[in-house]
Amino acid sequence: MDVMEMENDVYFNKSLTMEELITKDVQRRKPPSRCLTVSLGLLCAVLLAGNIGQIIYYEIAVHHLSAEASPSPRLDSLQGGDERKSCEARLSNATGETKKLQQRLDSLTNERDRLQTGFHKIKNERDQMRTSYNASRRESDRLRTSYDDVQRKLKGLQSDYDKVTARNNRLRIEYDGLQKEKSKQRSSLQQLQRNHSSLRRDMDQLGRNYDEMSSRITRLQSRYDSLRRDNEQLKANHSGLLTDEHQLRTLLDAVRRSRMCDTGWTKFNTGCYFVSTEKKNWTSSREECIANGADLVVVDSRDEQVFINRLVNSTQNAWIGLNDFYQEGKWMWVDGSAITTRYWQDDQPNSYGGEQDCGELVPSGTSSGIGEWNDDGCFAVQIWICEK
Ligand SMILES: [Ca+2]
Ligand SMILES: [Ca+2]
Ligand SMILES: [Ca+2]
Repeated sequence: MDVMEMENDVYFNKSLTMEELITKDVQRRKPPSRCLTVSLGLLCAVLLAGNIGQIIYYEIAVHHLSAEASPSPRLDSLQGGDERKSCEARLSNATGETKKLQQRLDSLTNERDRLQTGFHKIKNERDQMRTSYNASRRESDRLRTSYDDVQRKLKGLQSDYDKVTARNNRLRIEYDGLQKEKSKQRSSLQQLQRNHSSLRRDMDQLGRNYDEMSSRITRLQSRYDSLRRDNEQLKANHSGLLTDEHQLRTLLDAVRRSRMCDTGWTKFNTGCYFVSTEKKNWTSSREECIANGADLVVVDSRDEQVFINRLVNSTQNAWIGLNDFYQEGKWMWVDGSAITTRYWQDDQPNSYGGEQDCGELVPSGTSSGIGEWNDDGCFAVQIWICEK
């Protein structure tokens, strides 16, 4: 720096001379004294020149008057004349002028003395200022040294500051990154917490479901055990009933075998059979059998098939207790049992025209035949066979 700051905004330039510095210092300390100093200097020069001029003029005038006052051939020639009077007036004027000049000279001398006094005073003040300047210069050097030290420290501090700033920027970038990562982790944590809460709710629900299912399983197990005990009991009862049924059936067969059939009915094994001479449709034929304590015949064996084939006139078909009312193609006996033996004609049952749901016996017509079955329309009118 070429310019160093001094006290109260005053700057000193290194390139200034000492006198310039003194002048500037005088300007700084007493700005009005500069104009006064210059004015007094110029006034001293003018008065000194005027004084010298007056002295010279005075010497010349005195010399001239002395020369005129001395007797000369010309003055002698002008005795009593006007020229002498003129000269005396001029001498008188010169004397008055001389007095005025003398007074003026005294005044200028006093003024010069006063100016000299002021000059010495200013000189003393200048010396004081110079001393002060030197002190200020030393202070300035000291301050400059201190300033340079401070500058070096400032550079060091600036370098440290730049390093710290750069490190701070890196840390801030890392901090921002960590903040973003923290936000992401926080979001993930919140999502995990929500998932955890949802899973906990699901787990609690599953626990309740498990408890409910356990209770149901316990109840079902209890009910299963009860049912199994009931089933075992029923099995035992069923077995007993089967035994009883077998005994009753044996007894019933014995009774049936020993019983006599009504008039018009034919005995075969344990049953009595009736072949009508009237002709009716399948439903009316069955009603006739039921009215007589019987039902349309149920063929349980080949022997029974052979028996009814011989019982019926060979030229007429007769209704038997066979139908597929409730499900087309599923033939059932009137006592609810499924057919176990089959004596269908070839290509029968064919449900011809979609209206053949009742079974009939078609006698063989030969002594070696056992007869066959056909499905026919239930509305057909023909004989029937009862069994009881
Ligand atoms: Ca039968
Ligand atoms: Ca049918
Ligand atoms: Ca048929």
